[in-house]
Amino acid sequence: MAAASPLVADLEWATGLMHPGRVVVTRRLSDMVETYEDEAAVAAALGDDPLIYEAYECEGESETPTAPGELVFRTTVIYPGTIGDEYFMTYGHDHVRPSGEVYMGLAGHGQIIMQLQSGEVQTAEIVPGRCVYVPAGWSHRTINDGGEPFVFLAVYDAAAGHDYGAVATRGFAARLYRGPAGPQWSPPQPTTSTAA
Ligand code: M6P
Ligand code: ZN
Repeated sequence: MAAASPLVADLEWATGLMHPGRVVVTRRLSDMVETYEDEAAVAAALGDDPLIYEAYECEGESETPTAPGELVFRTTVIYPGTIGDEYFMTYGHDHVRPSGEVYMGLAGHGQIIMQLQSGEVQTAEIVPGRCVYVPAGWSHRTINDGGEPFVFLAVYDAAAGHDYGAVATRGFAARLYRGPAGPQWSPPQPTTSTAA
């Protein structure tokens, strides 16, 4: 197989836009109605069908790599908003080929939920400059729990593949709600911070 070509792009941290770049994911509410618990709130919001999130990749002279051993880097912007008491979030996925992923916050404030098949859950806040490693085997979803666009960079195995099946059938074991005192996991999750 021919070697992939190096790619160079400039990232706008505030927006996630890459130059040169292209949109690779666009999800509106209508693309993910089953994600939200409050069916009446979903029905009410579907008229406007808000843009929940987008993802961008850089556009090089060559295609985005797909071969094992190569890496993909992608920015995602989750817009601020709620459906009922749930914040705008990604659909969430597993990797078809077991492999890890690195997230780094660029702008705004969000959280990530990671879940093993055993049901074990871990959550972490993501702020600009914070990196989270999602090991192989953990389903993952990110959520914007702030008032600004939540922008992050993800780097993962080019051959990882996205598997949405498990998230569609069993969902995640915890949900993040807008509570009177701020974002609140249900069931409650320990506050995860950086190792001291
Ligand atoms: C991150 C990465 C991508 C993913 C995107 C949107 O950028 O994890 O691989 O595609 O978020 O998440 P999802 O695929 O769950 O819609
Ligand atoms: Zn992933």
